[in-house]
Amino acid sequence: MSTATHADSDDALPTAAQLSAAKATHVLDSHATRISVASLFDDAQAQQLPLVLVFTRHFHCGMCKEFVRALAESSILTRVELVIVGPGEPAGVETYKASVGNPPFKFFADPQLNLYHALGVTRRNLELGDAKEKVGAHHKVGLTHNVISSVIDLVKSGTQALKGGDFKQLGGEFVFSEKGEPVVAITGASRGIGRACALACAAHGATGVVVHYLGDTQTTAEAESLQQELADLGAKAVLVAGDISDATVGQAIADAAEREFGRLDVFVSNAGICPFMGFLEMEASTWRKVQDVNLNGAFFATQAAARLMSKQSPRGGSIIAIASILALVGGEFQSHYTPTKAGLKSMMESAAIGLGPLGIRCNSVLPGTIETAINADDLKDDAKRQRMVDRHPLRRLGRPDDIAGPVVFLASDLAKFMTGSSVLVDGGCFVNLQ
Ligand code: RM4
Repeated sequence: MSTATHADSDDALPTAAQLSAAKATHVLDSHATRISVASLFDDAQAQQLPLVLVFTRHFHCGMCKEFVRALAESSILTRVELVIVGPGEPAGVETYKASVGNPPFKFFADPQLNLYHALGVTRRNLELGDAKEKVGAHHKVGLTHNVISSVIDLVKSGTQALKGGDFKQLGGEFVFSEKGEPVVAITGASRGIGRACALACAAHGATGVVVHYLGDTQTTAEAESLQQELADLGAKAVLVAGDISDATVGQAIADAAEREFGRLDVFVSNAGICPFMGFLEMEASTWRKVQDVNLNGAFFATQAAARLMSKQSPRGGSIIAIASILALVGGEFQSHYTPTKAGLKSMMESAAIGLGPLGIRCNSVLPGTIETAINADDLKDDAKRQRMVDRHPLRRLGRPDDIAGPVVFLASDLAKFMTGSSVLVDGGCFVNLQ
C-alpha cells in the first residue's frame, strides 16, 4: 500500500487538515479586497481545472519572476487554474504582475503568510533569508523547466499532489489514487463486509476513515481492533458508536468526518440486520426493527453524508449502498429484509438524480451469499449450505473481501461516469437457473 507523504516540508503532500486550514484563509487582491481561498478552489472546480498555487519567495525575487514567466510561456495554462501568491503587500501585486509580462494568472498577496503557513510552505521559501548561497534549489534556472514538466505530469495524472519548492497543486478532479487523501465513512464497519471495505479503502489510499459500529461490547472491541489495523495501513480512524436507526447517529458520522478530516469523499451505507423468520411467524416488532435499521437508518445517514458532500469544497463524493442480491429475488425467511434491500437500491437510483448535478454519485452493490455473522446460523444447515454452494458457478460462497473490490472501484474515479447503477457481486449465483 502507498500512503501520502505528510507535509512537514515543501515537498510533501498536503494533509486533509492542511487543505481545510488553507481553505479557511484569505488572500488579498491588488485592491486589498479579501478573497477566500475556498472560493479559489470553487472557481477552479467550476471550470473543471486543477488549482495550482505558486508561492513566490518575494514579489521582487528575480528567480521567482523567471519561474512565473516560464509558466506563462508553457502549455500548462490551458490545463490548470494558476494562482500566484506572494508574501508582499497588495500594493505590490500589480507591479509584480507587470514585471512578469501580465500573464493571465490570478495574483494575490498574503502579507500575514496565512496561506503559506496553512500549507506548510516555509522551508525554502521563507526561512532561508536572502543569502545567495542558501537560495533553494527551485531558484536555480535550470530547474524551472523540470518543475514545469512535473506540473504537467501531475496534471495529466489527475492526482492531487504537492511537489517541489514553489508550487502546490491542490484540486481538480478528485482521484482515488495513491496520491489522493480521500476520507471515507462506513456504517456497520466493525465486522464483515463493512470491515473489509474499510481496510480495502485504506489499502487504496484513504487516509481518513470514520468507522461506525453499534457500540455493544463485541462491536466496540471489533471497532478498536479495526482502528489499529487501519493505523497500520496509514489511515486515521475515528470511531462513532450508535444504533443507525437513530437519525442523530447518521448525523454524528457526517459531523465526525467534517470535524476530524474537513470533508467526506466516500460514504458506504452498510449497516444491516437479518433475523431469519418465516412470513407467517413474523412479529410486528421484528418487521419494524429491520425496516428501521436497514432502510430508515440508511436513509438518514446517507442524507447527512450527502448534505456534507454538497456543501464542502471541492464539492462532491461517492455514495455506495450495500444492498443485496435479495433486492432482485426472494428469501423464504427474509420477507422483512428483502424489501429493505430493494428499497436501498431504489433509494440510490432516486438520490442519483438529485445529487448528480452536485457531483455526488450514488450506486449500490448487491452482494450474493457472503459468509458473515448475519447468515452464520442460517448456513449451519449443511444441506442448505451445500445447495447454495452448488448454485454458484464459482463453486464457493462469498467472503467479505469479495465485496470490497467493487466498493473501492465505485468509490474511485475509475467509476466516474457511473451513478444510479447497481452492481451484482454474487459469484454467478443469480444467473444459474438451469
Ligand atoms: C444476503 C444474501 C444472503 C443472506 C443474507 C442475510 O443479502 O442474500 O444469502 O443470507 O442476505
